[in-house]
Amino acid sequence: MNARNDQSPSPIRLSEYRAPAWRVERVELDFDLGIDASEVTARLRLRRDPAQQTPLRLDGEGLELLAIALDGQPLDPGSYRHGDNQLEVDGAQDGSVLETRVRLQPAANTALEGLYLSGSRETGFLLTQCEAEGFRHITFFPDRPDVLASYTVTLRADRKRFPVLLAGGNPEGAGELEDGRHWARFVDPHPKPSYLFALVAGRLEKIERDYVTADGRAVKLVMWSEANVIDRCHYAMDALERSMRWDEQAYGRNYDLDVFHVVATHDFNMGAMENKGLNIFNAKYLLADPDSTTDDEYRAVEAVVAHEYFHNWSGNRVTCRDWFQLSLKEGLTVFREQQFSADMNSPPLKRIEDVALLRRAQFPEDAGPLAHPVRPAQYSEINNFYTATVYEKGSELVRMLSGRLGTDGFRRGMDRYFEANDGRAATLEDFLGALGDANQVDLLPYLVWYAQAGTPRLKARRDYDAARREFTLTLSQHTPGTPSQPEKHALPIPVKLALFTHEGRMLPLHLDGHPRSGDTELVVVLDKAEQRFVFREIDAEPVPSLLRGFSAPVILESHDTPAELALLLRHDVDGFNRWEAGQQLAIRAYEALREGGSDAAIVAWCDALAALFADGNVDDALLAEVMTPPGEVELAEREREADPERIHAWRQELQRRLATRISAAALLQRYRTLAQATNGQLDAASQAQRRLKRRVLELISLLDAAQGQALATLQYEEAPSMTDRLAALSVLVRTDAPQAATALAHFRDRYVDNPLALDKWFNVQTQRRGAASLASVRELERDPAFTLKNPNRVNALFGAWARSNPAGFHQADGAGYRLLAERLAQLDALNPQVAARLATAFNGWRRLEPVRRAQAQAAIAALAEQAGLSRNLTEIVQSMLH
Ligand code: 0A1
Ligand code: ZN
Repeated sequence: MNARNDQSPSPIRLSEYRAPAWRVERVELDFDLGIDASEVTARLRLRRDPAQQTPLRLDGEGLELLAIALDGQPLDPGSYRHGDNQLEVDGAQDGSVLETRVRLQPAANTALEGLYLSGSRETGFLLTQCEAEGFRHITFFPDRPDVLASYTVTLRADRKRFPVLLAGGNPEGAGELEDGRHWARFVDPHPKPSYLFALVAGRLEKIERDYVTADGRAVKLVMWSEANVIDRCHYAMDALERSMRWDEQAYGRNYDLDVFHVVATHDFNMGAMENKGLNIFNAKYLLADPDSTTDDEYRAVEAVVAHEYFHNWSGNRVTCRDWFQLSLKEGLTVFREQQFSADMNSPPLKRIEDVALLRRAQFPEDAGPLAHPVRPAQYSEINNFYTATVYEKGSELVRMLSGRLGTDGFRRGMDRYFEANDGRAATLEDFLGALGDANQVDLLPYLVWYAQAGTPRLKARRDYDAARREFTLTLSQHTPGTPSQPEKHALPIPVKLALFTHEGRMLPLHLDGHPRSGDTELVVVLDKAEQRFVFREIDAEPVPSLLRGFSAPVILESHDTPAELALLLRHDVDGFNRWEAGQQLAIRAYEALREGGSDAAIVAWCDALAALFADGNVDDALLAEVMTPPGEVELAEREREADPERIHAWRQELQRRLATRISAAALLQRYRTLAQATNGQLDAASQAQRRLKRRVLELISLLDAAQGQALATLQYEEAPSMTDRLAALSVLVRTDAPQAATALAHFRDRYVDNPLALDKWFNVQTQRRGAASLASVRELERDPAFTLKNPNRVNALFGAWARSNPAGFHQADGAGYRLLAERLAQLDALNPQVAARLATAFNGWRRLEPVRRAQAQAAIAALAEQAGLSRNLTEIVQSMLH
């Protein structure tokens, strides 16, 4: 079991890092696998740091020690001490070999960390999850990422029950044993940290493909799953091949083993895991077929397959010195995946999705009680730091660096980074140093971004001097204090900009103090509290377009008029910037609606969108995104005393205005045209049509619920793809349609044997409005298919409700908060990682209006007082309350 909070959760600090006193050069692991009990023998060849006198201490949690020997001699009990999470051994020397034998109980492991069982006792399979500190649940070891060892792994098990035996590395033999048992051995030639160890054993089917790397290595790619879903692995296999080619071309990185295994499981705490040579995936990010997978999910599969594969270099070949450097591998790998996905799909749409995610998930984190830097200074439980800040903000920081160096300079810097750190456990300083050295620039000023929490506010003032034909832009920055960092420093903020004429043309830019280039777009870097930038030869007051492509993860406060934003929305050539102008204008319109003042912004937003809607030249998918105002979470972030139900109502009203302006007839006509073109194909144009069709259907149902419901019912019945089917079902549920019950029953029946599709059935029903959603959640909990033991199911019910339906979850009487808090306590006893992650749904509680705030605080405080909570959940609820 995991550490509980009565066991001293004293924080680990970056400033206290020390190199390991003992390293492991080689490890031989022998597994005797069984569902209820597995035995692990580990032989560690130890190296001692001569400069440190510390006794040999190994991590180990929940291990039953069966035998222990040093250099071939069994140890007597007086020469070692076995505590709750540590083994201390006397007498070890440089070059010693320590051998331990332990017993584990995989079937009893509900935390899904270490060695555990996925699926039923009869048909399920065994697998491991070791990041961040799961290896200590498997054997005694210095379980830290700066201990890199060579692994030889031998698996033994009953052949009938476990016909497939896999571990990371190249296969080095297999054979029969007595009593129907068999064995298989794997050797990994690349030294690796323990968190990248993995094994899988059970009854699994496979698909295979031969691949030859750019540098000529023949590789067998193998995807594994339970037999009934193996046909759903083909899309992921194609995505893997695309990822491998792309990494060769974009970064010159080749795969480095003879086999690459990928395994799907329904029981997984996170998205997927990049174990060396043996990636393990949450089935949600590997399995795909047209009948049960939406377009968004297809793109997610492609992105996660690429992400895990890219880790083979950014994470595995070059790993992290300690967990404070987590963003070194995660931020960088997210960035690489974003580049890949942009190349495979539409760059502006990808950027829109990434920025929307940053605003929805990371900005609130950075503005709330859990705010932390991309490189945290301390933690109590590392699993709580796999956050949007470390991943998504971390990626934005890499993007800024790549923008600073340009495409060629960044590639040069990355080549240097990989070469200089191959086979090492590196730091963010190593990364910035390599990028900078390869380009003769000092990037260390960017380290402040890694050390400082909070989202900077960027202010832009402007001034036009007609007589001098000068346009002056004054940029200033301010980062509000965060819980443990009240004072903030100025950061280097790259601002990509362009100036538009009132006719929508981009002007050539002549920036004072810079060589004349005549470019229409350039980057200025604000690295002080305030700075002025003067542009010459400007004949009339221009409209600035700032932070193009979202060149830095900041909140821009500018004073553009609605007319200026509408101009950018109409004329900007870049799809992302167009969307962004629309988002800013929608916020103005929303605020005007709420405050009841001038409706200039509402009119400007509606008119501009109606014009784009009528104009046949805008890409369907982009149009759908531009016609979607910022979400309720993002709108709530702008308020001091948020009332989620009112925010929902105002946002609905805003969309109703838009629908009215476009007109019911025009919407219906477009819907019909799109419906006629309906197919189940996956090409970009078909996906874009589905995306727009969904948006149009939503707008129709805001104007005329009955008509929207009739169309949705038909769409549900005739849908050739999950995207159309789920979109229709969602409209029926959200509008409380009389037809909803029949469609839901049909859906459940159709997908009763498909857990990923059934998750969608749970998810969609959490989106009912107001108190109805609470009633739904209570009823769904009693469904025989609901279980707290499966992370995907928990997230499909409680996660979707608390995060994606603020108006439903935040009931004024606090009933929603109490239900979530009660379930968190139960979940924590089973799976602390998933409980702690779900608890972050309370993040925004301090910015609620007073009645809800008091209710939320009471529920969180009651949870905090419960005895025996895990270290994971304790850290989250304590931070939340302080
Ligand atoms: N490194 C993985 C994320 C991951 C982290 C912890 C896990 O433990 C349950 C699992 C996966 C990634 O970034 O893909
Ligand atoms: Zn990752």
